[in-house]
Amino acid sequence: MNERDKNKISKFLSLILRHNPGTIGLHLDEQGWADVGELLSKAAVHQHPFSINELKEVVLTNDKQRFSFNEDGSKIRASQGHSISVELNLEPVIPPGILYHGTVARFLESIKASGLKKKDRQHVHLSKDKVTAVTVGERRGEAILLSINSDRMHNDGFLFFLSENGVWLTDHVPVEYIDFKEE
Ligand code: HQG
Repeated sequence: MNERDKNKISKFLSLILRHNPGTIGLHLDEQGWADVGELLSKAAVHQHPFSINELKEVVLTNDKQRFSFNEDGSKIRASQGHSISVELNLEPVIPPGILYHGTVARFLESIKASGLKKKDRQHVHLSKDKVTAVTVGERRGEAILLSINSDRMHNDGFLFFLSENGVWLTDHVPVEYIDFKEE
């Protein structure tokens, strides 16, 4: 498969597995898992046909490892990024001392007023390395890098989770834990 075809399937999977399974009538369980057979057949009915081998290739080669299969390969889910309510069953973990968030200048005033909010997603997304955070910010314009004092948040009782694909997740970052100095 070429990159364009893989990208198309990946985008479709993001839409279906994170936001809107109903567009193809797909059922996700409470943990966000879809039955692989049902996904293949319903995607095909809705003009997005792909084979099990193509699906495996997309999952395996995805740049951010956005999707994962269960142990026996009969189910698939998005590892993070949902807007629909799913219980990923992630255990709270101790975060690195500092985590990063990439955003853009036009959001700063609002972030200074209310901290980092999860908006349409289930969590605020943070990265352990600056490069990833800058890339996330650049989706919207010139990136502004915020440093989050995750060590202090953890000590103050905030919970952190690490998604299967390495994204750090938390519920809300109050403004007193955000370092804006790189703006
Ligand atoms: C901003 C992609 C105003 C926040 C990426 C961000 C990531 C506020 C936007 C993943 C705010 C939300 C998530 C506040 C936060 N006032 N703006 N109080 N609090 N914001 O897309 O972190 O390719 O929901 O800075 O790589 O940008 O989809 O979050 O700009 O991992 O796999 O509100 O999505 O991954 O945007 O990106 P998003 P995000 P995928």
